[in-house]
Amino acid sequence: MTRKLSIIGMPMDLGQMRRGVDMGPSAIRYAGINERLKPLFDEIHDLGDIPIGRPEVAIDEESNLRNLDLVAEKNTLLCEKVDEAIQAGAFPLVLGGDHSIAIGTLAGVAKHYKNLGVIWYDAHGDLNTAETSPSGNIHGMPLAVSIGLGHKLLTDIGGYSLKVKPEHVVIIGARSLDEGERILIKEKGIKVYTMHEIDRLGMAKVMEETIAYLKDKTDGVHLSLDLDGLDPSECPGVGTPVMGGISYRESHLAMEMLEEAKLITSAEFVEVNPILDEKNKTASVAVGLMGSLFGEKLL
Ligand code: HAR
Ligand code: MN
Ligand code: MN
Ligand code: MN
Repeated sequence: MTRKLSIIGMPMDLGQMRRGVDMGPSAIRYAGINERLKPLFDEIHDLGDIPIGRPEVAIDEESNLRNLDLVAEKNTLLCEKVDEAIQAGAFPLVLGGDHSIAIGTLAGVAKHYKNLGVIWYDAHGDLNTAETSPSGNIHGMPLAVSIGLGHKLLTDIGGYSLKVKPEHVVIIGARSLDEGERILIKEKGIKVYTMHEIDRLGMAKVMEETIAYLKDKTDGVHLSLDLDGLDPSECPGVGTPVMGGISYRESHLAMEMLEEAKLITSAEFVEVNPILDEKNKTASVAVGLMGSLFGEKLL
C-alpha cells in the first residue's frame, strides 16, 4: 500500500486574541517538514493553506464566543479538505493555527470512523463552553465542541454532532483547567493524565496505558497536539504558555510509542506562534515530533 500524507495548513488566529499564530503553518514549513517527512512516505502532498483572510477580531457580547461566525465558516472549509484527503487515501496532517481548528479537523476525520479516539496533548483541557469560558476564546473550547457540547454552529459542522465519545478521549499534559472543565471531566468520565501522573508514572507508562485504553474500543485515533503541552522553556512560541510542562524527550518518546503501536490515523500540530518564538524553536520541535510520530529511525 502506498503511504500518502496530505499536509493542510490552517492559518487561523480567530480562536483567541494573540496575533501571530496564523503564521504557524509557514513556520512549520520553514522548519523543514517536507524534507524531514519525505523519507517516511511514498507521496507527500502539501495542499497549501485554507484561506482565512485578516478580519478584525471581535467578540459577540451575547454569546461569549469570539468570532463565532468566522470560526465556524473556516472550520467548515477545513472539515471538507480533511474529508477529501482521507477519501484520497492519505493521512491528514493539519498545521495550525490556534486550537479552534480541531473543530474542523475532527468534523472531517470522524465521518470516517464509527469510534474515533482522540489523544489531546495539551496544557489545557479545551473543554469550555460559552457558559464556562473565562475568555470567550474558542481555542479553549474545541474538545467540548467535539464531544457535542457548545454552540450549534460549531457542534454541527460537517452535518452531524458528537464527533467523539467522551470515553474515547485521553488528555495528556493538563496543568491548567477551569472550574467548568473540571466538572465536565468528572461528569463525562474523561481520562486525563495531568502533569502529576506524568511525573509519577513516567511517560512510558502513561503511553502504555493510553494505547491500551484506546486500542480495542476505537477504529482510528486522532492526535491533537497543542505545542503548549510541552514546557515553555522548550516551546516558547505559544500564546498561552504554562510552566511545568512535558519535556521534549518525553514527547519524543510518546510519539515513538504511538508509532510502534500503529495507532494514529490523523494528526494536527497547533498553537505555534512564531512571533513569540525564539528562532523558530517551537516549529522545529513540532517537525521533530512529526518525524518520530511517522517512524523516523536513528539506526
Ligand atoms: N482555558 C482557558 C480559556 O478557555 C485558556 C485556553 C488556552 N488555550 C489554549 N488551548 N491554548 O489549549 O480561555
Ligand atoms: Mn489547546
Ligand atoms: Mn493549550
Ligand atoms: Mn527516541
